[in-house]
Amino acid sequence: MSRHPLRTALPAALLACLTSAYAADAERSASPDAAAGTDTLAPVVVTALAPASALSFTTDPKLPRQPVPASDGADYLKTVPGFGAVRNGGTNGDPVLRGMFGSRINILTGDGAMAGACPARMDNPLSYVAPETYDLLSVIKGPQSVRWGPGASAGTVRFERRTPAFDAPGARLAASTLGGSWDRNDQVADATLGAPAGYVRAVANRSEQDDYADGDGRRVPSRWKKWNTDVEAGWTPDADTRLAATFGRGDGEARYGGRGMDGTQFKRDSAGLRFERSGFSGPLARVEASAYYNRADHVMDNFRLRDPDPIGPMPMPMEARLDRRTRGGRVATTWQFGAWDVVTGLDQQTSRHRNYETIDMMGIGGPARRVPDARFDDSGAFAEATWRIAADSRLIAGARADRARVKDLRTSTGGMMPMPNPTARTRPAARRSAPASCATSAIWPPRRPRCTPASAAPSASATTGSCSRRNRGRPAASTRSTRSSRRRRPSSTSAPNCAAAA
Ligand SMILES: [Cu+2]
Repeated sequence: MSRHPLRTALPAALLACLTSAYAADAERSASPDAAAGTDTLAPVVVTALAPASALSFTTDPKLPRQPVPASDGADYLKTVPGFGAVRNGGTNGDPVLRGMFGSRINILTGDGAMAGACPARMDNPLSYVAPETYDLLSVIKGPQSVRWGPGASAGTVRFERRTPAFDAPGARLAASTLGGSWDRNDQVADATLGAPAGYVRAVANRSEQDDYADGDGRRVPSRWKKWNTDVEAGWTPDADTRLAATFGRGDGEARYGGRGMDGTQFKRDSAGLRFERSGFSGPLARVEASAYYNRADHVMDNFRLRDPDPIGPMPMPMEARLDRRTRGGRVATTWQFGAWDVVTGLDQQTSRHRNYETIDMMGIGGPARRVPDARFDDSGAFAEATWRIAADSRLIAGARADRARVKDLRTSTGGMMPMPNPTARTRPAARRSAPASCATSAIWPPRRPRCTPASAAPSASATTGSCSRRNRGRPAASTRSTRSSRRRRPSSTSAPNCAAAA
């Protein structure tokens, strides 16, 4: 094995640290602070995205950034304070917000959810997001808003495209390219043609990277490649009205060193329609409505991007093909009464998961039928009020009610050793007693957050990362938490369980 330069650099770095620490100690003992019995630490410089308010972040994903432009949404979010990522090889990491992940983070592109199909989370929703193709990233930490769908006990993440209307006929173009080590190369193009009456916008990106080599020069399976194309056509009859239709498609592949299979297809099909109108006279300020359809078509196998391991648990070529179709919609109205803003609305979401089963002896690549194995339905109503107390203070309170239904359609479980599914075509008992309800309230800026004690919180929300250590265990003053809905994990329940109070 070759000698790694880090091994010689590390003792030298430690020696330098010890020397500087000794020098700092000597200096400190002679300082006025030491005489006064206090200790002044050296300034620490932190470079990070500044929050828009106490618990929310907004940024333009197109802005230049370090490290290099993200290959997917999780790669971008891990640079936002509070987020981490469960690495998944070269790309498609799984985001973690304050210790919570999975369906606890409500992830939306536009107004729609794009649920992945893989049972091993190779394709979490952010795998299908190319951040540079969007105009705005918004993050709401914690369950502090009820406007964007059920769940969201960890937070809400929204990637949006906001195409400015045209005052005169014209065109806009934004493009970027990137080259890096291990053959990393990206290309992004965003072109819009428009006039006052409407516009057409096309956004496309392509990104790839090869396997990298470890310190001993061994190749580590981590190669990935992905592309996306989205088209948006908008009608803007006046400055206050917009109707936009979107269509999108994408695909990709990724090699994984830590899994028995690689992801060889991450196909995405998307369609959406959005209407918004403002400029009314009277208390009604804004009306918005949207509908969407997203499909994830995923294939994973152990032979297209690698050779099957003859002494491993899967010595023969094997593949799994799954898809998930999610469709839904949302209607919201915004009302203004003096210092009060009130948003009310309805939303609905339906998701179907299917497995592909070979129907003859041709095996892999042969004809297959799509077998539905799970369905998820959620309908919700929400209302959220904001009281602008002063220029820098707001009181926000909201309530949300959901009816969620999940049905297990599998006839067998157990994978390679199938056995009858005891819950086939049934709904979990916890789901029959709907409707669900939850509420959240907050005062901005929330200087002294309070939370429900962990024992009183629903199991899925036991990690209340938004609560300070000082207040942990105190009862919430203004939180009601009964039962809420989950889209992907029927056995877990969660509801916003944290509130902030001044
Ligand atoms: Cu998979």
